[in-house]
Amino acid sequence: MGILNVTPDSFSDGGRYEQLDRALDRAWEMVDEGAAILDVGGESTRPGAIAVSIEEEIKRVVPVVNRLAAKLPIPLSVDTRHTEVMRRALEEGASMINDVNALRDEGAIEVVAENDAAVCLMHMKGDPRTMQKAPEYKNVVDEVENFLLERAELCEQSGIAADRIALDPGFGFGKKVKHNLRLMRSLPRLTAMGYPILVGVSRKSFIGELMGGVPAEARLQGSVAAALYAAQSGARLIRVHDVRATREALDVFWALSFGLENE
Ligand code: HH2
Repeated sequence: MGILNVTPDSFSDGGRYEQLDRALDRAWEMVDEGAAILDVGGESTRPGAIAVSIEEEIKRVVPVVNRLAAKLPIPLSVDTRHTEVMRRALEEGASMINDVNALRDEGAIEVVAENDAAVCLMHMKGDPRTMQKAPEYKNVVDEVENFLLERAELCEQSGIAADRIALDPGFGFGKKVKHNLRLMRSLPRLTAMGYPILVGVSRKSFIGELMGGVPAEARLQGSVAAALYAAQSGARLIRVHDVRATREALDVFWALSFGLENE
């Protein structure tokens, strides 16, 4: 899943794809690079980010969806926490909602169900403004698993088909490095919940910390290593900024694991 942030303030690509033509170019570039899904976001949810108005988010996201949805050879996802943005994006042809807030906005579940859209439900402790201040868990894996199962169940009861749901432990969303590591090592258990697991660790600060404290633009190798680890552990969707590098690495990983059996 290739990331397209049409924001001025995203932690790693903020300000690069704010203009419509640059966003469209990057979208097609990611298709060429081997993305299987594109994920367009109009609000940064990095730690400390200030929420934007719904009108502003719609102004950023809807024109991009409008210009891409009918033409792209791959599904278009929209990364939003807001029901109204979901409604407008699905009207314009998006086919998936990626929600860091797991459809907790009022009416969000209904909008996804009515449109027969796919959805990714993510775990987040607190909200982006304050979530990294002092996150504490009794058992992070239990808490994430229980939350995701509860949300998935509610979505199914509300008419979203089980095979339209993916789950995401939410790396970096109210988690210290140790929490992220525990969740990473528990991916096989999370996979056993029966839904495809999405992992988003691309260029995140905990990858930088594991690399000795490097900035976002120097986290490519660590991000690719984490993507391979996640895939090996059963994750089926990997959300990344660096599509080409990740795709090439995953292709080799996949071939080593499962490919060319008849050669
Ligand atoms: N991470 C970010 C945003 N959306 N969605 C899912 N499902 N999983 C994630 O881990 C995830 C996400 C944050 O990364 P990014 O979009 O690069 O940054 P920003 O929020 O600053 O725009």
